[in-house]
Amino acid sequence: MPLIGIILGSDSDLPKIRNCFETLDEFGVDYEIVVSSAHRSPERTLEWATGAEKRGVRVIIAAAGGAAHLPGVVAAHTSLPVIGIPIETAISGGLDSILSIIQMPAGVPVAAMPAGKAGGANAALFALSVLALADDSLKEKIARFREKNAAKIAERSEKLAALGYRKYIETMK
Ligand code: RP5
Repeated sequence: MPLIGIILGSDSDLPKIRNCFETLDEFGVDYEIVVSSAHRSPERTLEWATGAEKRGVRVIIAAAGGAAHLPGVVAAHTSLPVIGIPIETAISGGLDSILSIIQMPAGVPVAAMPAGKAGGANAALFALSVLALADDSLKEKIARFREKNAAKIAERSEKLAALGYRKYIETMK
C-alpha cells in the first residue's frame, strides 16, 4: 500500500503540481492520488481522510487553490502529518491559497509549502523526509539528491565564470 496519500481539490490542480509526482517518481516511492473537494464533495473527502491511516498512508499531501481549506479539513480528520500545497491563482500568484493554508488556528497543524512549481517539489521532498525517519535507504537517497543539486549549482557557477554573464544568458534562451 502507498505510504503517501495525495488529495487534490480539483483535477485542474494536477498539472500545477506535476513536480510533486515527478519528484516522487524519481525516488521510486509509490503514492495514491484522489481528486476530492472540501466543499464540492465534503463526504468523500471526509471518508478519504478518516480512512487514510488504516489504508497504510503515513503522510498526506493536500493541494488546493483559492479558498484552500482542503488541507485543513483533511488535517481535522486525521492525525497523520498533512502537507499543504497552495495552488497558484490569479490573485498575486496564489496569495489567497497561501493565506488559507498557512493560517491554521492552533490545534490542527498543516505544513505549508510555497505556491508555484516549488510547492509540488517541496511537498514531495517533505513527505519523503517524514518517511525517511523510518527508512535509512530513503534517507540515503535524499542525501544523494541534495549532493546532485549542489553539484549542479557548482557546474552553473563554473559555466558562468567561463562564459561571462552575456554569453551565459544567451545559453538560457
Ligand atoms: C479548489 O478550487 C481547487 O483546489 C482548485 O484549485 C480551485 C478551482 O477548481 P476548479 O474550478 O478548476 O475545479 O477547490
